[in-house]
Amino acid sequence: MRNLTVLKNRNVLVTGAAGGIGRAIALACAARGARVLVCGRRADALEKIAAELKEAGAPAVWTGVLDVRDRGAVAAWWESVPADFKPLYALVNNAGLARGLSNVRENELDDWDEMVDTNVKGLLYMTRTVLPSLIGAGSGHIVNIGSIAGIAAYPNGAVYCASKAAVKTFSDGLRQDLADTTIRVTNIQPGTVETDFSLVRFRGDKQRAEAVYKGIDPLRPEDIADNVLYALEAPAHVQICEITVTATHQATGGVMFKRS
Ligand code: NDP
Ligand code: 8X3
Repeated sequence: MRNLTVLKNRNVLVTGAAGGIGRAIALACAARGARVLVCGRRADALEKIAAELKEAGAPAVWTGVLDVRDRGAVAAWWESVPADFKPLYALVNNAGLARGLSNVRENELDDWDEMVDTNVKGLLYMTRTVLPSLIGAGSGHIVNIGSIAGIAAYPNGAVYCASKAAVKTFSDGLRQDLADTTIRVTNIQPGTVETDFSLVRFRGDKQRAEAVYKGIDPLRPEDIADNVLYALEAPAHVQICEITVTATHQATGGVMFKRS
């Protein structure tokens, strides 16, 4: 049976929560009465989400501008978090992005750096930095937002897919290393979710981004938030290792049925 009150007054940190999937996760946790910490690179967007989180029911909200790619900034950010927002009950590593959709031979090296630095290294920095707080709390949870792209690569997405494969493998290793603690590790692997993800991938090309979601009924950010709650609210002896979720008409990253 799910424990629907487990998040009440507990501290939950969601990275990249100013929009898309992260915002939906933060709002879902707020609605369960969690104290929510959020970070991202845009101060104005964080201000807006802070107000929404309070309205959704969070008893306390803490926001701070952070680029997860910056190792020193991650440490300083965590130092600046007020003591009552620690110890942490859950870390949701959501911040991430794709850049470009093209053959490896044509890929920009800067795009590779951005994806690997955000999706892999940023996630590692956040995890390592808050781990003592999670362990100190005597309970806890790390939820990583991976992707079906991490299970099977699709054409023209090699480096994004590789970065999400790293999230899967790191989650597996972390789960083993933390097996002697009460911390649970969950890797959520969504298929196509309608967010700003494609707009970011195609650097603001609205037409190209909208085409990704045309003719399908894609997942919504709230669907992934529901998956996160499912994992967080499982009984203490139950660890949801992975959730793979796609829209009904999507089979893999590269295979989906589109209405013409
Ligand atoms: P969005 O572009 O809507 O949201 C991405 C979020 O990540 C933004 O809030 C952004 O905030 C934040 N972010 C990006 N880079 C950084 C950084 N360096 N430091 C801190 N925050 C950062 O996309 P989604 O909501 O779709 O993506 C969320 C996660 O879900 C990503 O990890 C993505 O790979 C994954 N995913 C998405 C799928 C999809 O189809 N949409 C499917 C499977 C997985 P800001 O710009 O303010 O920093
Ligand atoms: C994003 C989902 O299918 O575009 O991680 O790779 S997909």
